[in-house]
Amino acid sequence: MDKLIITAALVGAETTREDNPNLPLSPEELAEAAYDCWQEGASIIHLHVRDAQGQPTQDIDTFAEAIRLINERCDAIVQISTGGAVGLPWEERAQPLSLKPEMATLTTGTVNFGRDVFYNSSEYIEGIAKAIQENGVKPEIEIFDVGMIDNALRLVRRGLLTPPLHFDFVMGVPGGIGGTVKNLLHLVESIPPGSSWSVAGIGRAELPLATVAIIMGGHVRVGFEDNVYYSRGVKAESNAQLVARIARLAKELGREVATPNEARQLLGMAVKE
Ligand code: KMH
Ligand code: ZN
Repeated sequence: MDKLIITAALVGAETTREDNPNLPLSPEELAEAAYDCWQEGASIIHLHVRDAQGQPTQDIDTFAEAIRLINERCDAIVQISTGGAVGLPWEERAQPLSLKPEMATLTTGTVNFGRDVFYNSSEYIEGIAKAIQENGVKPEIEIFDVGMIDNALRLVRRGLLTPPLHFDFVMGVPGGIGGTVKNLLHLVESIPPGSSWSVAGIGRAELPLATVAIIMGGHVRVGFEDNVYYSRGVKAESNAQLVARIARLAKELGREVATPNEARQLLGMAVKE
């Protein structure tokens, strides 16, 4: 079985300090959190950034600063979010792709998102997919519901995505696919052979789905973007604490954890010196 790629989703666009007072917000805090997660076994940092008021932003300079500070501290793959926050136009969401990060997300469909709508029309999906391609960035396809896999395969037929594909199943968002093992099995069976996948279980779905992914040969995303708790009613101390638990579980289950360069090789990306 391939080594396990652990992604740390440090902050997202929705989580607040009220949800978890230890949420990293500034580029400096994000870089420190990324470093701590890397030390515990994370090889990918899924990156959103916040402005000085703590609000989500797709500002290029803020992304550049956070990426620079992360790269200074460790060799983790930085995966920028092109999802941003609900309601942003695709052009704004795609802005930080001009920095040519190693990796970026691409959501291939619209989904209810709590009481909001995470809007991804064909225009949005194709605009972001083209920008990813033009900047030579490795995409991670974010799947919030099963039809988004079919949309991704349409992009392959149109030359906007190139296999081998890497998917991330975001499961348990209210409005998206439920965070059950049965649903995970269906998603895994629905992607083309030769694809890789990870799972980001939301809230209480995080740990059970991560455990199943470790056993099945998938990969795992954890972090405050998806879940602020360590256990029922107990807030996590840090993103790194959540990463460390996954690395520990993997060890117990006989699965080795990938370094960033091993993750790059698994995902068909250029390794770093
Ligand atoms: N904040 C969500 C609306 C991504 O990072 O690509 C979208 C999101 C997906 O977080
Ligand atoms: Zn995100």
